[in-house]
Amino acid sequence: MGKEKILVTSALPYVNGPIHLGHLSGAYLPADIYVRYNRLKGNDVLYICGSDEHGVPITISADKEGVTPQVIIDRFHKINKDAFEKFEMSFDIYSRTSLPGHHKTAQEFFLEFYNQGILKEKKTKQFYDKKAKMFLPDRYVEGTCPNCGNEEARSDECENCGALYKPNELKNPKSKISGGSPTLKETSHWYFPLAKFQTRLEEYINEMNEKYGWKENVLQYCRGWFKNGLQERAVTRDLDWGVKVPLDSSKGKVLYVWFEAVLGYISATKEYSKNIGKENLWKDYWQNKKTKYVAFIGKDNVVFHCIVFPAMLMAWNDGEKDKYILPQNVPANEFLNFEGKKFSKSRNWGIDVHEFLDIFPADPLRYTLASNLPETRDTDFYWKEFQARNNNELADTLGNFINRTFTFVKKHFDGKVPGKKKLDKIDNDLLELAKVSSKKVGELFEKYKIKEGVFEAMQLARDANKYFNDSEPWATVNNDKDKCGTTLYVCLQVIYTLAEIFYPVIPNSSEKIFEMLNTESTEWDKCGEENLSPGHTLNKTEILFKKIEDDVIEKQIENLGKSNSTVVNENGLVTIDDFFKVELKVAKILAAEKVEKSQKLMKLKVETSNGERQIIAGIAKDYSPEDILNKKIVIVANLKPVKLMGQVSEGMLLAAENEDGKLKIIEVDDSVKIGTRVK
Ligand code: B3M
Ligand code: ZN
Repeated sequence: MGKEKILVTSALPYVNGPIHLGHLSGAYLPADIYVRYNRLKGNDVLYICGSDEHGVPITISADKEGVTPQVIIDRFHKINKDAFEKFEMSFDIYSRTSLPGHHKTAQEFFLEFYNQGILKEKKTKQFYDKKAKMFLPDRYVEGTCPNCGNEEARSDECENCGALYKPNELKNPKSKISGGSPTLKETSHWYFPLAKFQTRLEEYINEMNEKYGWKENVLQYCRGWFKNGLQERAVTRDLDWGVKVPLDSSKGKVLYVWFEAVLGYISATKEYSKNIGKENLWKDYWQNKKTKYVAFIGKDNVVFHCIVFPAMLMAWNDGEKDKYILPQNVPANEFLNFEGKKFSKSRNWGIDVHEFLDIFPADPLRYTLASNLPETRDTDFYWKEFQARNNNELADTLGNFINRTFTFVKKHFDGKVPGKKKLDKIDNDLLELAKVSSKKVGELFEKYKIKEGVFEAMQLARDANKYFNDSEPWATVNNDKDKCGTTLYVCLQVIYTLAEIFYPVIPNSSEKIFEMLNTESTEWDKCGEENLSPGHTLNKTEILFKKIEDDVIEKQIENLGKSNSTVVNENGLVTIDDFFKVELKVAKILAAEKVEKSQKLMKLKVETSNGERQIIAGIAKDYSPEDILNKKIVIVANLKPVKLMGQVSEGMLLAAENEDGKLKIIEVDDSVKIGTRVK
């Protein structure tokens, strides 16, 4: 098959919190392995992702902290983007839906549907929370189910008995935001006629499934929605945070987050095109029938990616403008649980990606998750399994085979690839197996069977270890050097193959192996061949996978479920690990002014290692703004932002009181760089 043009997207994570391991096993790691594999195949792959920055959860988090939604999305967009980078995700762009370019694309789609006349404006009564001064989305209302009496029923549907009802049928409704009793207030919204597309959607999914094989779990979800009959869906909300509805008659309303978020894939592709100076390149992916579009998601996003988004693209394509392609496949994964339970922030059950990668390197995590992906059912992450995968498979199987081969070649063959002077059946069998395995792994990745592909790759390493033992180079080096050389020649060819077929899974380690082989990867279809010529000089080796000790894992298991607020033990002491959770960093005061109507507060603009930020400090009684300009100070850099006298404070400076009760700012010598961690 000729080279393909492939567009890959991963679900845009909400930024009302940090991503955790469960997210990785759903929409991200499988996609990255698929993308890296296809790049090695020589296909033209574009990988798009970014932050989903609107929606009520973000406004709720902002209200809880007394900051603006912008503060929340800036914080978690950065945390998640950095976490994905450390996890070696190979996005071509990681964008964000708060950008103007996204607002423009989303509004364009809304106006296209509005001008086509397919949107219907309807008046409805919705729950309104007077205290919170906002209309309540369904999930923020709880009451007693009119059908079964379940007291935790939602405003439109009871999860206990499955009853669907109108909001005014819910008994004693309560707002989950203010706790008060919401009233039913009339409002109007624009509805997208999803039902009108049901027949075409069923045909589209059946055709894609027949041609490309959709996952059974995804087909089941879609059939369930079709069986119940698709309903029209509101595509606007009474909120002020989000993409404004581009109609004068809809002031104070925004587009429903799911309506615009899926369009984030398109706006991010436009942004990427602009960033690389090829403004219209995005059309070559989104409006090119030859492009294969694969959308990776978690199971909770199936309806939006297999039904809502395709219906929106069909509606657009019914118009006069350039046509969009639809997803060729949506290989949704089920959920990953943690130590046998669901991830839960409130129960401190789980670990965020950035926390995990502060302790362990990415590759062992990538390998462990890839070996146990929830492709057809929910699976679990266990700390003990993570240790075993790292120690027994990466270190003792893959790493050990590579290490002992290099050690032998260095010691007995001057660090060069030996000749293949005595190929026997055992040797040819392993060379043939390398060819067969690399093809099989590729075919499995091609069909989104990542877990099986990873298993096959490690199976080749196991077979190679057995070949090494059966060939006994430690004996032949003394009694048949040519045989020994042939054994090591074969081992090195297989190491090359292993480096390539593992690259999509553990890219950092594979790059190190290619570096040790003093060579580079090749096209996937050639990686099972004999790619290293006799006489080729190898580089020095390094230990690829450090063992993980029991006590390190035990500590993680002990922490399970422990509320991380108990950092002070009974003697008022903290551990060094807990101390290091507080990031003390050097910053420089760029500007200072007193906060109006406050005796104590001063508003500072400080320079930190990742840009400027505002800090409100209670030092105005002891310092004038001029006194402190350009001072280098110490701040708590990872303090949750708060609002003081209506001003956002993103951190705290350190100062101490002298015997006269005057505050003295802790200063740092000018030779210390901004952003330096204070330890
Ligand atoms: N942000 C839901 C989630 O984070 C939603 C995905 C949007 S993909 C366009 O799981
Ligand atoms: Zn019920």
